[in-house]
Amino acid sequence: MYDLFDLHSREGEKAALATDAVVLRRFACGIEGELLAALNAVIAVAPLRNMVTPGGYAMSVAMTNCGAAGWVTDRAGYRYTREDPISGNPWPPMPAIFASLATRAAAVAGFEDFLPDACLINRYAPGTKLSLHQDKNETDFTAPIVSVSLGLPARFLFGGLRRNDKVTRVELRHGDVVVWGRSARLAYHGVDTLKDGEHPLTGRCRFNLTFRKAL
Ligand code: MD3
Ligand code: FE
Repeated sequence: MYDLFDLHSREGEKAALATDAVVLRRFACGIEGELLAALNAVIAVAPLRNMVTPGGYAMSVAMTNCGAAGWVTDRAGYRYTREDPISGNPWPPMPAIFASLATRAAAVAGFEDFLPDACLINRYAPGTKLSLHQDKNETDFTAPIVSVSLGLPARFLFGGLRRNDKVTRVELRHGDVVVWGRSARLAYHGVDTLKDGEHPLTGRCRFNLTFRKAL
């Protein structure tokens, strides 16, 4: 049985994180092995790398992509590309197990027929973080964003439509899936500095898969 202090982590729970933001606790847990195998196959072709912000700073979170489009940043700015800038080749195709998970999660959250064309893969090592930002490089803000957390837990920061709006904090754990849409789509968000730890399936890191309709 769960206790009163664990109301936010009951398996199978579907809870509103905020208006138009739904957490599906441990939604990905049955297929975690397949997800991590597919993830490793993508990383073997399009390695994780620390991209550079337009301001010239290397991001602490390592990133890569799969799907028709991938999110990149360099001195020229933030954007989506069809090719991996390292290899010049198209980003690896989105594994079917990724796309079907994102579509199923979106449907449970009330977004039918979500067909992501981009999956950003983030790897957080202990000590790394993602500063507060909006996701606004996509063309269509009517589509939701689906995020899948794997490995070590992280504290997710969720704000409002303005940078200075109050931030709420929620722990995202292995297998949790979050769907953000409508009024939450352009909310500021970020990830607190990852605490050290060891996860049986990922080791000393957290992966996040972020599915978007970018093109
Ligand atoms: C809320 N990644 O890659 S995913 C990102 O855990 C990003 O790696 C985080 O933010 C991570 O851009 C958070 C959850 C997420 C993604 C997009 C959102 C939350 C969002 C867009 C609007 C509101
Ligand atoms: Fe984001």
